[in-house]
Amino acid sequence: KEKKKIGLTTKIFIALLAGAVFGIILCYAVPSGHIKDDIIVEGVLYVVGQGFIKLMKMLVVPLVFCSLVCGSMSIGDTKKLGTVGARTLIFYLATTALAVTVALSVGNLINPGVGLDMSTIKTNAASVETMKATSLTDTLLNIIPDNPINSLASGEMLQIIVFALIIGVILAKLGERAETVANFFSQFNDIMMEMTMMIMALAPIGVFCLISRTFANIGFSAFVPLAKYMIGVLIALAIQCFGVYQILLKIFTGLNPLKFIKKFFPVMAFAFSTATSNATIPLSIDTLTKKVGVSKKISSFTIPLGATINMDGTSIMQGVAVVFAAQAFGIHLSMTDYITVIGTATLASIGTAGVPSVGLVTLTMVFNSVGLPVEAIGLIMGIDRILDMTRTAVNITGDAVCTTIVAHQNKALDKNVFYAEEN
Ligand code: DAS
Repeated sequence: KEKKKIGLTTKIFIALLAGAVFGIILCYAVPSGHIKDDIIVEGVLYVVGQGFIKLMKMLVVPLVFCSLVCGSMSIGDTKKLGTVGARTLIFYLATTALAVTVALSVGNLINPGVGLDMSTIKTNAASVETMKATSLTDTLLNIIPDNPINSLASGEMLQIIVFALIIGVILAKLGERAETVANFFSQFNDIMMEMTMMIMALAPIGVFCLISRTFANIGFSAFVPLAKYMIGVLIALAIQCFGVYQILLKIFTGLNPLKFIKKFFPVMAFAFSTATSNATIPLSIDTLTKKVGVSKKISSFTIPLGATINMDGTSIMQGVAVVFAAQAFGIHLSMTDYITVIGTATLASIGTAGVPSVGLVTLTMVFNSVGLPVEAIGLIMGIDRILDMTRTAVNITGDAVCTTIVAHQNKALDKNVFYAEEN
């Protein structure tokens, strides 16, 4: 009988609970003041936990670069693009930037990281010290890579993103003339997606060590901030999904939002259970065609595109995570930093394909862009799986709402189908 495989989600949950319990025991069992030199906490747990974080960071540059080249190659194909693509792109980028703004606002209302002092946790010092205050002009100028190879080598993500977007559009323009290079990038992208899956399979071990060490250092005081972080993300996701999207749908198509949610709910539930936008593409297209009346000509282009370049739920998690980490490490973020976060998270969502936990990988990039220590990811990684499932449902709902609006604007939405009772 085929042994029932425990899913990664369950394994991560178990690692989270076991790690928290183990950390709490260490925190109150080891005499106070001795944790710092405790061989388990600062030895084994630190090395394995940091090793996992470094593996995640190893993915960022090649993963984001390749998936962005491929993403922009598919957008850059101006023949296929036309007005549908241009309008879709505008809605996708606008809703993502809106999403991050909602997330940063909710984050600053809930203040999840206040009261949590993670500055005691040894961070790789460089990431904190390099937190330099950059002016808006420097930030904008800094986006242009004066040496792309150096940008790749030093992990200057905004410069890497710009360089990749340009390459992708040119590859699309050159077509067959650059077919070999285009194939190279799409094959390398497959390699990076495979590597992401392999590294995420190690997540339970990484989560266990990271959570244990955190709780060993700060005990129960971590619970409340973690709960506040989780509630903050869920509130922002709900605002985006049942507020922003439904208002846009009503304004731009006149459709009844409640009816839309009722028809689209099975797709949201599927995305929630798989935590994978890519796997939801066929069901989303089918539902939009049969229950909403969107022409397949539109959805078969905009839904796969959205699954790759439009991840509003992910950028919401990233916005709240930035506020949480900054507060937990006592790092002040200026308005320029927040604008950088909105830009990086929006651009990061273009680069990542819709597979489980990819939002965590690009989160390291968003943290780097404003000099936040990636150690904070260790704390939120444990509870990320449930948030991943929820934000994936929001990701695909955003794709569907934008698709319905663009279809309506291109006279490819049959409202009779939407208002027909039987479906
Ligand atoms: N699970 C991703 C998706 O499929 C989202 C994420 O990892 O943030 O959309």
